[in-house]
Amino acid sequence: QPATGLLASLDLLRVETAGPVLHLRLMRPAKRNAISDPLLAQIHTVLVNLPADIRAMVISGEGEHFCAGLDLSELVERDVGGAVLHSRAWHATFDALQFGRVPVVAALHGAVVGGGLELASACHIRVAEDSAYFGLPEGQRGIFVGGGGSVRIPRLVGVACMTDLMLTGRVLDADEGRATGLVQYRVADGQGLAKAVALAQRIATNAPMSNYAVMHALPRIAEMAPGEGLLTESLMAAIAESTPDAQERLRAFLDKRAGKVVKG
Ligand code: 1HE
Repeated sequence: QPATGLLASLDLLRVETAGPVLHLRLMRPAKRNAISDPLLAQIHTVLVNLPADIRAMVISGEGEHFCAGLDLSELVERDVGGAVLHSRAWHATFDALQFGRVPVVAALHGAVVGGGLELASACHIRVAEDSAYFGLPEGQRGIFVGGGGSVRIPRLVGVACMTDLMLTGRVLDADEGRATGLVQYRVADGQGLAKAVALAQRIATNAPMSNYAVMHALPRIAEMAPGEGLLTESLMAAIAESTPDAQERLRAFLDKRAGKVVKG
């Protein structure tokens, strides 16, 4: 279903919903979905105006590539102060994505480079088609990451791998993306969106508080000392367990009304 109202008015994105899943598609294919200030602002608008019945999201890119990163044509006119604020605007948007209300699955194909990789790394799960490739050309452009990449990408692939990408301009293919931990699912060309939507539909069936705990508590616990992490885990578990949603799901299992864990 096409979105209505505010979400339908955004000219650089296409927003559609399928039940509890919202699909946000970057719609600047002529510029390889390069992220300009207006595109960044529109992504933020979607994230802070999610309809209440949405429980998971998918992000994809129109055309031959997922995203060519920062719109470089805008960079040449910025002074130092403007550059700081610009980077902080990326942080605000990608924080709204990573620490929003619902999990986000990225459907990746073609170029996933620079700020495009920063966007992908703020998502919760990454699905890559065979055509996908990953790079950080900031080194060649004389700049540095500014969209949260230095925080998020090493947490996925390690500092050494990110250093290699930035210093040497190395580009990882879909297989290497999978091997380094950047990519969780690898699919044939043309299958990425369907896989991402299927995963999002599955995620949307979880209890919202469980998903919230995974999104908000898990990455923070990973940064804590073990003692603080364990206490935070207990508090989060107690909150999740005591929701009516959890109580009903536990009862359903005990009454043999719920599915078992199955392979594959
Ligand atoms: C762009 C951008 C862009 C394409 N900003 N306009 N990102 C990069 O350094 C990647 C730069 N882009 C590329 O390397 C290539 O465009 C691609 C490999 C992504 C795609 O190649 P291709 O052959 O399909 O397209 P193209 O012919 O290079 O580009 C088509 C048009 O998109 C062309 O404009 P046109 O007016 O001549 O048609 C390109 O100029 C334009 N285009 N990418 C602006 N990025 C928060 S900090 C983040 C820092 C970064 O992201 S740095 C990395 C930036």
